[in-house]
Amino acid sequence: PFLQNVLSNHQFLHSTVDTQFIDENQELFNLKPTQNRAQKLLHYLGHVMVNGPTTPIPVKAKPSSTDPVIPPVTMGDPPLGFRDVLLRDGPEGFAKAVRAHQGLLLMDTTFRDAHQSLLATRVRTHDLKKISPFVSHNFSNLYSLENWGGATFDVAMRFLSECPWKRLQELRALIPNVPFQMLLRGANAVGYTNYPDNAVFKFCEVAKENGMDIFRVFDSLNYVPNMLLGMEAAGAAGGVVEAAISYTGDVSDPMRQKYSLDYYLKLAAELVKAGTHILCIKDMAGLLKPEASKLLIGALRDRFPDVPIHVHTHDTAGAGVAAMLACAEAGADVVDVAVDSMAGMTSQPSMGAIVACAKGTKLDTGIALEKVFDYSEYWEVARGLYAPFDCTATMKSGNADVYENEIPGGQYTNLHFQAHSMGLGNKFKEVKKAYTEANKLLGDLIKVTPSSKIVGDLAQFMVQNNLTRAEVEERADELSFPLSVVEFLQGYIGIPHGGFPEPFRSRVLKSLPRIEGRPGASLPSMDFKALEEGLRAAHSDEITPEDVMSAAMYPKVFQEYKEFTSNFGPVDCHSTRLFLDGPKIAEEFEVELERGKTLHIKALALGDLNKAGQREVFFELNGQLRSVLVKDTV
Ligand code: 3PY
Ligand code: ZN
Repeated sequence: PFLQNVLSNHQFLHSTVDTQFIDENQELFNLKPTQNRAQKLLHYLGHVMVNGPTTPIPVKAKPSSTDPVIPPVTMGDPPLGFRDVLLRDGPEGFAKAVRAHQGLLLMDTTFRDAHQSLLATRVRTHDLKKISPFVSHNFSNLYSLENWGGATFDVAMRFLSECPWKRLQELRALIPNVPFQMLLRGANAVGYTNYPDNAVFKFCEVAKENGMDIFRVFDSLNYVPNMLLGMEAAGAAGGVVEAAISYTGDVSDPMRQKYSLDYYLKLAAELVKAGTHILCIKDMAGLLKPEASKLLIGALRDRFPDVPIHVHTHDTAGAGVAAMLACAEAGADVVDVAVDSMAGMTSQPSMGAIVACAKGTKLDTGIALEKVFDYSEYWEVARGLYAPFDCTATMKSGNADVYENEIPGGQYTNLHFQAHSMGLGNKFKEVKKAYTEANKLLGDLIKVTPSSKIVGDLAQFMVQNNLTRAEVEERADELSFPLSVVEFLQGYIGIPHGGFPEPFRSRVLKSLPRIEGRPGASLPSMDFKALEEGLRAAHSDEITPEDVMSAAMYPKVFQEYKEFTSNFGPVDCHSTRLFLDGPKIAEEFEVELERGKTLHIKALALGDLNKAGQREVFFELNGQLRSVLVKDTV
């Protein structure tokens, strides 16, 4: 830092000081990278000690001080798994093997959707890596491990200050035998709006190169042109294409005709015709009741006997285990579960429950229940580290009202948090009611990221302005609607099933332009060369193809992430408690910078506030006194 300060000093740069000795002694610049990294690491810890967490903390709870115990793992290579089949036989051969498999296969969502739904997506690579060898050795017969995509990409950089690509690379190295699965929001990739086509293609290509195997592709309106784009991109990258139909309504209710059995069957036929390797029913809100499961999965099984069927759900109402068993009985090949301690409520149904219920039947998963218990114990304790984000701080149970409001799992948790943090805890019911009304106003949409956010924005607007559905309809031409709602009506994310709601749309848009057809088709291609050059100019360190993709998806978030790491270095080496809360005075701990390079640190003292508004924070680092100056911003 001293040298950095010198090098950016105005006088120094403008040669009003004699710097000849520097020119003559270039060895002054031979700084040891580890020393520099260690200093940044202390800077981070000092910063947290002085100013508190660097990430917003929604809940007043401290991370637990107990670290999870990693269950023992046998020596040697892990057993072969479905990834070995995929590498050997390609996506088609993989799909055939999945379809031919006897018994029920599982996808484990613990590394993605489960913590997206329960812990605001905050689980860090640090804690995922620790349990990865155990997963590889004991869950080698999983269909896949969902560990990427959805909100994880954005949150990794924005709130955890870590690189999502590095997560993928590191997990890949630790779990070579289980296929990795990601959630791709079709033409929205891992963002909230449509990207140019070439960005979606490039994203999939780089994801595949970094170890991604299966791409679950959905579109938030089930808008087929957007889905086809995502499927093509995943397929062109050499990935397994898992086209996902987002499920809403209730096919077992004859009164609900907009999303009927026929609607789903027709959609499935289009996706199968387009060559999907796997067909997925994505029940993002947990609306698929056992009776509906029988009807829908039974009909799909009959119609497409050779296509593997994979079902995703959330357990918000509490019927997830029953529904997934009904799906399996009706012919689904794979269902989604999360490990017990990360399951239930707005997350996926419990792995242990399904493994136990299927045991000894024709659906037997072949997974050892004792290993599920060990896995669950790890996560039960690890979950305590994320107490500041845990939805159970306020949410105590699931709720069958989801069958009415149809709010997706992750969003249900978010809205619950928001209602509480705004002091509207007892108004959650009202928020849910407004969501139901907002959905009707918009024509009864499929609701999943990003269409769910649009409905949520409209609901919030209605609650804040105390407006009923009838009032919004009546005053549609004079109200200032949230931008997301206006853009949705302009056609920015595609065309909803049954078309846009009229006359509401025309009254809101008036003369605003409308996009005809697939939005990505009219977006100019992204200039990756220019983007890369810009990044190289802005950041002195090396820019990788992965960085370019991060910047393509989230330009501002990536910029902030780079600024953060140039100050604090990579922070994924810190344990989660230290990352969130920093050390206590006199606490001694170790930080592994890289394999074989461990720093022994003791936090010694916090200095007084100086005139420049800074505090000196003192540490002992490998036995030597070190200090960092931190601006006190509290
Ligand atoms: C996401 O898009 O992040 C989802 O989890 C949708 O269900
Ligand atoms: Zn989900």
